[in-house]
Amino acid sequence: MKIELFYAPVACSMVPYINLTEAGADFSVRTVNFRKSQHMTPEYLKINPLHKVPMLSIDGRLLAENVAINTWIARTFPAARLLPSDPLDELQAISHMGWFGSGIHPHLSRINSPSKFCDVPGTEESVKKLARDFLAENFAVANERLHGRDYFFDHYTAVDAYFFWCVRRAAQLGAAIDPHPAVKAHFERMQQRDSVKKLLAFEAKTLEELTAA
Ligand SMILES: N[C@@H](CCC(=O)N[C@@H](CS)C(=O)NCC(=O)O)C(=O)O
Repeated sequence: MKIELFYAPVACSMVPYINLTEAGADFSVRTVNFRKSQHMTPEYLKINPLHKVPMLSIDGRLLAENVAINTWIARTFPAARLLPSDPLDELQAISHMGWFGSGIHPHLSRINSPSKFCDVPGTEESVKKLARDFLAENFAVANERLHGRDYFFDHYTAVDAYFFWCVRRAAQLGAAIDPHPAVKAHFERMQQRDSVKKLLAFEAKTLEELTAA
């Protein structure tokens, strides 16, 4: 099976990179250079007309959206236990990924590019503040779920990689993580995993290459 991941550094395409690594999958990476707007080129728009990463190509068949991509990885590599085995817990895990994709990610986008969400002059700071407040509400709920446990479920699952990305991006965008100690501990714990260390090294190398290009 030929697996290719369309990936941009820093972006949420790191989530399938981490989970493919956790699964021991043989995959290659097709880097998309956002700084050069490669995601808006006719070539990439054929891959994803919505100009987003991640995209996964599986023997040439394309799959979009983190929820679906990470569920596919978990189902294709069951030995890695990337989703819980109990059927309801499995759906709870997919529900968490839906939450991160639709309930957390959009607030990060608003903090990153407020003018894409409201073009009324002088509103950027308000857009960012509202997004930070919504983010804090979401992190407070995640903090309760993570309290007293290492991962969202009984062992590491694909969900944890997705949340790792959310927290990392939030911290990069200046959101406060310290008020959520279990979230902070999960973020630090994730960085001890070999898959995350590998991703961070790959990201640093890719960023260097893109800067030099
Ligand atoms: N719901 C999508 C979100 C994907 C997404 O928004 N990716 C961002 C990077 S984190 C992107 O590619 N942005 C470029 C654009 O929208 O033009 C998923 O979870 O896969």
